[in-house]
Amino acid sequence: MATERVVQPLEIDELEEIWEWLESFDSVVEQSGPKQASRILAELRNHALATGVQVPFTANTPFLNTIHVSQQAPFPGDQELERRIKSLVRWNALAMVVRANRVEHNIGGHISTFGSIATLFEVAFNHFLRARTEDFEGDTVYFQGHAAPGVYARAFLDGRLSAQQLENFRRELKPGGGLSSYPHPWLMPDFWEFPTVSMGLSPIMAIYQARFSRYLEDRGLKPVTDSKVWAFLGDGETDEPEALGAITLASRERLDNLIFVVNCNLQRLDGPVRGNGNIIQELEAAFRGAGWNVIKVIFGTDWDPLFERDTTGLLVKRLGEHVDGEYQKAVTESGAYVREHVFGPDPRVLKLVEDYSDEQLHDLRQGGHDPKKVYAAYKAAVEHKGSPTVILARTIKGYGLGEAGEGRNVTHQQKKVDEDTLRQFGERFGLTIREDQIHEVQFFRPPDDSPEVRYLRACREKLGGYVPRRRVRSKPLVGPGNDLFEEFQAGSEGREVSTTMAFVAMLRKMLRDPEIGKLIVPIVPDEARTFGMESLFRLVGIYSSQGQLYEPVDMNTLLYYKEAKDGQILEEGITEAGSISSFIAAGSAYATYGINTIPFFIFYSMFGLQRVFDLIWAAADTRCRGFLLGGTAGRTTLAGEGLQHQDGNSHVLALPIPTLQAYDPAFAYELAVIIEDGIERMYRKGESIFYYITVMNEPYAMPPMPAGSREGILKGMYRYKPASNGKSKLRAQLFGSGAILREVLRAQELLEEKYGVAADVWSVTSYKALYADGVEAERWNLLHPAEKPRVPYVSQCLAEAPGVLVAATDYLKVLPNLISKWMPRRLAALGTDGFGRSESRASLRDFFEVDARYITLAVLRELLRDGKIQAAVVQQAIQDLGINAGKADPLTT
Ligand SMILES: Cc1ncc(C[n+]2csc(CCOP(=O)(O)OP(=O)(O)O)c2C)c(N)n1
Ligand SMILES: [Mg+2]
Repeated sequence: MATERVVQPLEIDELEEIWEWLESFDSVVEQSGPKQASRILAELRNHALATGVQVPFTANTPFLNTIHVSQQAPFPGDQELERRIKSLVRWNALAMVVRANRVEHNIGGHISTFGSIATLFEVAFNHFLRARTEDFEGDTVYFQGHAAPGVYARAFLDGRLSAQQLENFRRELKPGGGLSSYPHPWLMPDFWEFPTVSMGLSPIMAIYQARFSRYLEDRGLKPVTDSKVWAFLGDGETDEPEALGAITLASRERLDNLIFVVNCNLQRLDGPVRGNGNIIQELEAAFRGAGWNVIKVIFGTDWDPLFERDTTGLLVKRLGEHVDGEYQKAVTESGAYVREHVFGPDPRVLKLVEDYSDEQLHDLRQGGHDPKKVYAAYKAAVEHKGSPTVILARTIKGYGLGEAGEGRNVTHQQKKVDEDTLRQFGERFGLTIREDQIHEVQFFRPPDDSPEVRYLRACREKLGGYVPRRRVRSKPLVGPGNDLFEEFQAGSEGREVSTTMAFVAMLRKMLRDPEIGKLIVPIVPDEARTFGMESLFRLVGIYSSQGQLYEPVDMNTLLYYKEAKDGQILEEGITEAGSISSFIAAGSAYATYGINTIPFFIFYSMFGLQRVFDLIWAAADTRCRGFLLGGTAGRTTLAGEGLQHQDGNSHVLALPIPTLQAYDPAFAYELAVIIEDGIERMYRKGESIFYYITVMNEPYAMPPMPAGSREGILKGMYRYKPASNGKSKLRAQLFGSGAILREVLRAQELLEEKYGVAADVWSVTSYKALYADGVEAERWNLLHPAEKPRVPYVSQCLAEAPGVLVAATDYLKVLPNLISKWMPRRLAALGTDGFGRSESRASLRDFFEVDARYITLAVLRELLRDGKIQAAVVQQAIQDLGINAGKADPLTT
């Protein structure tokens, strides 16, 4: 969205005509009030269009503070004291980074970001951000990630963090503990609530958090409050698609509980955000266009008299013509430069500042550094009704670093400053710091009974306590919970169903359960019908804050599209990023709101981990609980859909996420055991883990649960079907998972009938769990050489298992290979490495070489390698099985 730049100055007679119109307008405002004036403008606009006059479109307002000084709420605090507190926070934040990098070269950290956002944080801390208490849920805050030093420095002043902890900034493994580089609830679970430093994730998470708060209220799960969700963002951060990608949801849902504060310091890491444009105007247009309440805080109080003088509007016009690159340069230059370049080009504008000294011009403050302007903006934002608010606050990156970094392109990376800069920094912010304190960059905290600490604490007391602070507020579930899924242990009695259908049946059951029913949050990104979930529309309704304002087209059908204000399903539309953000809000509600909501987010498995991995990583950091269901899973099980849809990757992508439990069940009872245990672990025992379970759309008869298989299902493998002839000389162990288990079972028959090989079949429900178990055992053995070694579960299972070993999976071959080293002998692994394609299941399994015939062949070939059979037998088998040995390699085709 380009910002319109007016470069042609207007002629005097044109100006006069305009002024006359403006005067008439002023008299309308005076006599009939602003409402009537606004109506007249709207009518005028329609009239102009009807008359054929093109009205220039702009989503922008002039380059001015949105709140006129006459409408500014008065600042209620002690400005001088707040300034002193802020200066102390600034100093300690700077000291933290500088000290850390003195001790450990290149340990990193950021100075200049907090430099720019300090006032925006401080005003919020002193006057707005409400803590969570017993009686009030509090506000939810997403702090700009790399401004973390400022949040730590404040927690040091309020007495929650020690100098030792500050000393160990970015040294988390130091004795006594340190502080994490950025907000990470995983690392600081009593402090940070939400991870924010992967740019763009916090805005989308904040939007869906605000919506989830409304969802909980509309469903009667929590009281209606005026609590807010605040997200402090960088202006460069708004380039991320996730940052702006969901803003229309916020306005559509009228989320007036949501406030974005964009720290518009005009710079990102490498240089200007919009050197050739104007980021504030650009963001204003985007947010206004999306229906947000936009509050620009561009100019500080120093500018008010100038705008008062500017009766012609020429100053405003002139200021709106500069590009950000010019503004950035002006910050680094002298007052004379500002006079010449900012005011100078138009002599009429220049005249407005003729009685200003160069120093005064240089010191004209930006809105985001002026507590009065910031307070007024926040006050307007929290009082605004009907839409979300974004505050676009103009700041200076590296504020206070002077020539060492203020407004400079290199400032983002600055971590070391010399003593002169430190001295100037102290002077600039009115701190009396001794030379030795400067030399050592000492932390500085006035005593508890100092006016600063007393004031700061009093402010926080009024707001309910300290922020940020994370606490698990929910009580564990207590119900019996073990017989919910009993019916699924019996199998389907020959009826062909898919694991997806079984999952939907389980979901229905859970939704009806008296204890957990209300807590279930089904989340779908426009795929409910794909997964056969449409029956739930009617059963529990689709959440809509507006209810249903229309008669649905399928009203006369049993399963009509029912939207309701207390609907339970979050039908997110086509946004996996939005859906996972809802998942994170619901999966962390046990801490945020003290409510054990249990999210089930079901999606096309290829568009899950692969599409929104970083958000799932953030979910883990958030200590999220809940279930991710990868539907239509399996590279060869989802027929027809082809390369972009067929997923053979997600179980590999699930490996790196430490708290994610990944399962690839084949049968309904396996799925039931896994979900049941998941609820037990997460919601009764309180483990901060979450689940990724793949479900397929291939229908087949679900067998009953074999006795004694529960433990193995959860640990990752169990012997599903032993060989019928254990005495055979030719033996094999076969491993299958998900839908491919059935190919393995067919191979078991083939091997026995045609080749006299007796094979045991194992269902491997989780390679990830087996891998984790093996790794853990190895680590323990490494560190405890004198003790009895631990035996990995895989080795335990296979200790007595005879014969050759063959695994087949619908995912990459690397999965079975992960655990092969704990097997008693070498493993032959079949898998689906390569691009999928549109075909039938049978053809795909032939193409990827994972069907019963290839499994049979792999067993024969392993027996050949062991010298148990002749090559001719294997050669003949290739022919008999109808395998084309000359076919293309799926990995490279
Ligand atoms: C997804 C992602 N990409 C890149 C980075 C690295 N990074 C950290 S800060 C930063 C620049 C931030 O600029 P802005 O949002 O304007 O914040 P400022 O520091 O200017 O307040 C970048 C690129 C990141 N943290 N996350
Ligand atoms: Mg920036």
